[in-house]
Amino acid sequence: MNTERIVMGNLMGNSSGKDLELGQILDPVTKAYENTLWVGMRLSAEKGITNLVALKQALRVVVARANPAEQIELIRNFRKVAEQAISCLVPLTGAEESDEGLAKLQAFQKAYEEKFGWPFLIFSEGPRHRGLSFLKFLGALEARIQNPMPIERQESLLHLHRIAEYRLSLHFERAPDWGYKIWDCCEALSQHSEEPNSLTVTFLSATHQAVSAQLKQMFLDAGFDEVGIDAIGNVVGRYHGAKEAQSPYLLTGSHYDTVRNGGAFDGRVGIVLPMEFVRKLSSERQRLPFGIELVAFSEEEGVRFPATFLGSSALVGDFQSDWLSLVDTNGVSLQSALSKGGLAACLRDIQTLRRDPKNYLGFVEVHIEQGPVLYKCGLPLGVVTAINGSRRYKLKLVGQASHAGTTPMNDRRDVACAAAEIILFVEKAAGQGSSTVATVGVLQVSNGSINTVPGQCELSLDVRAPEDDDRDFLVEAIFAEISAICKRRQVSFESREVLKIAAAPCDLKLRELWAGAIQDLGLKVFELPSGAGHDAMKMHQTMPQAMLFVRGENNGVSHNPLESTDSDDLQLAFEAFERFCLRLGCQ
Ligand code: HGY
Ligand code: MN
Ligand code: MN
Repeated sequence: MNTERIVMGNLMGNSSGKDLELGQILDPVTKAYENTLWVGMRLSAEKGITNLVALKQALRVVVARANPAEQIELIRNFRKVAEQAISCLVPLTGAEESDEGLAKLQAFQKAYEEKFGWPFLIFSEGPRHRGLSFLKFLGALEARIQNPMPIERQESLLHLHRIAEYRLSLHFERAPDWGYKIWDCCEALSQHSEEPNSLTVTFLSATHQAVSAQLKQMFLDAGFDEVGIDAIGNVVGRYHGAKEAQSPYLLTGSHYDTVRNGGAFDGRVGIVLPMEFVRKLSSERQRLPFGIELVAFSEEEGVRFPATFLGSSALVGDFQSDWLSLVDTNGVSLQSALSKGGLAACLRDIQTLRRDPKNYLGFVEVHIEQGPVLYKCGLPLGVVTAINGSRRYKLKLVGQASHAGTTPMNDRRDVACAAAEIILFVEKAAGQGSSTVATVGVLQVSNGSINTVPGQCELSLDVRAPEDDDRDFLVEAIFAEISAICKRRQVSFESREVLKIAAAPCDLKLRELWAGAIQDLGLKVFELPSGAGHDAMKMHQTMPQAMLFVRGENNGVSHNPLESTDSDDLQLAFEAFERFCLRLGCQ
């Protein structure tokens, strides 16, 4: 007899739904906000404070509504915290914490206070609540001292709230345990890199294979009923539903490859979070009315080979046969990389990976926002409305290499100057659209030397927009200008489109489930488009999809070692995923 219980009501927090009494919360709130009385008192004007999450949000609203003078007074009330921060730094064994290191830091703090009129405040517990390193503290201080006054006041308030919210979590004994687990898994996975001091994991490298092996083991440890690595390197885990074979599946996941010098959370959060949810279900011997199929996609960034979404393309039956003959910059074909990676490298095996949509309730992806919107509006989670469409190109410009000393300026076919004109045009043209973006992310002069006029260079072009027509209009304008620039400079160019993917509106029903899940937590529902591309836009080709965004640290920066998120936000995303599944199961 299958003793595993079907999960229903006990996943939904049974909050009474009644507003918390001010008397219950005034004291801990006042203490958390360094005895600034008006903060707690003004809560009485706020409605819907039914739990700690809603209380934290309401406090941010109360402070945001205060005038700048009150906000500055509040920051100054945290002076003691600011002064003690240095003593909480994670001790390092390096020059950083030496006398001159400390003197440098104190000089910066003094300069900071002279500039802004309040002390430098930072949430020194850090995003994993293990404390901040001296270098991170100093880095933040050096960056933030550049801020204009109003920006820095907002930044200081964000850190002030993090300090107060951490105190409230301790007071109400609500540690973000699942957030810690997710954080720690992402950190463990980021130990694998092709570069010594940064994070780079490109498709089918030895490092990539180490990550997929570790993911496979993690899935097994988490309690999935089936785990495997498929013909394109996706790591797949299936946790059966209550009625095993008859149950439909919710498909979820994200990618585990990274950009060069990337961050530890891009993609990985969308793998590890559902994995931890399955760990919770399995440890409590619970089954949902549907199964969960988690896919760690092997390739989404398009870094090693001139094609992208290789993992999710296979799942929607869109893996192109000519991709196997694509070569990387070392001339290694995708086909040989697959076989060297211990995979079958057989097109038929890859093409049979297509999922039949009728067996699935849809695809959901949890991902860091990779942008500043949630950070600026002080919200931990957002529901994605649509994912921008994009087109990507590799271009080669050919002019004439010649002697830098003897070639007259008016007699050159300088491809670097042509590329420079192109790049500035791309920036200007994309900036004219309200939500179009375009980027030249790779620029390489071939066989360049200091005393040679560049004769050949390669560059990339990435163009995106929420509407495909706007994207295509911008592409046409850019290529018309490239032709004109090259003609004028007697430079030839060739271009190859390496990606064309349509904008993907997210499924309304799944979006509503995300919105309901967020409301269950006591949070405000916030919807936003995705400027970044995701595997969800590929899955969109065959099934309904929707995404949940998690706030990023450091203004949401991503594709950058500073990319980060916070364990409290990961906890909320975990709880939202749990409630999403409960709501889906009640459909
Ligand atoms: O480029 C993108 O938008 C994604 O991060 N691969
Ligand atoms: Mn990315
Ligand atoms: Mn990503």
